Amino acid sequence: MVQGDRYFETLHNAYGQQFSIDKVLFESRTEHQHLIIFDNAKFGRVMALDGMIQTTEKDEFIYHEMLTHVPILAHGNAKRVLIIGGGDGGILREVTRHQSIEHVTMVEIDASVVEMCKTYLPNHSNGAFDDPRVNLVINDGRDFVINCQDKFDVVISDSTDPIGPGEALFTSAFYQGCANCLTEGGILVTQNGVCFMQLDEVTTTDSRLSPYFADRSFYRAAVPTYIGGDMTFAWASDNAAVRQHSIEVIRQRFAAANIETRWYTPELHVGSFALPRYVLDALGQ
Ligand code: AG3
Repeated sequence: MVQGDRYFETLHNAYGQQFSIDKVLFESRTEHQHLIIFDNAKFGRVMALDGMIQTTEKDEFIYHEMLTHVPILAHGNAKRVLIIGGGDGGILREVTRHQSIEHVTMVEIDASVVEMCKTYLPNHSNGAFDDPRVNLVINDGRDFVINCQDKFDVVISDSTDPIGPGEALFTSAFYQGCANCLTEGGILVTQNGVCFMQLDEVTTTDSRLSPYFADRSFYRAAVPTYIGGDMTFAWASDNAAVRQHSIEVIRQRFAAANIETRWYTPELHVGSFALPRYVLDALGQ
């Protein structure tokens, strides 16, 4: 919410963050949600949807690298990737950096987010929308996976919080659809909130995933503008071994991928699956 020359995030009731606004570049109610893009002296360009900070130029690399390289390198032989959401193109940029990926389908509900981010956050996609391997579909992600006949090795859900359009991407029907469009040994990862602030999202997702995936887990990374602690990513697969690779295996795969990162390292990859006691307790583990 804009108040004078400041932007107040309205995600949590009892606690929140605010940004100074140097300049509003775009603000509008799209067909699906309220979209604003503004400049901030500390975080660079900031994009928010429905009062919730989605991404900033300064810290986006942490989230996008972790939600992309962890599943792709854990899989080891991924050729086809499905991205749900991710309209700013940050995940698409990281996925297309893998030369071994042959095809990417990205399903985003809001065409305006894609268009405005191409214009005002061009470094997020960095040209990835023009990559010949990419098929962009403007559609509801849940409908897409439920009706999808194609198969993918990795599915990445880069959604908003489960309020508004993002809610569909936290339902049992969505997780079932994802399971059906994964190849054998495939991996689903999802944005799953900040565990300290949204612990119920962790337990709800775990129980909703359980009918469809034999192995479920979570991994974490601290992203400054997702306030309140560590951003938590859900992990689901039928093969527990893919999240238990030794550091040597991940190091080898990362070296072979020949990708430069700013956050991701094989050490962080392996360590990010270690969960705090209170999260394990909530999960009954
Ligand atoms: N989508 C995830 C934003 C999550 C913010 N939620 C929160 N702080 N609990 C980001 C889109 C980046 N491509």
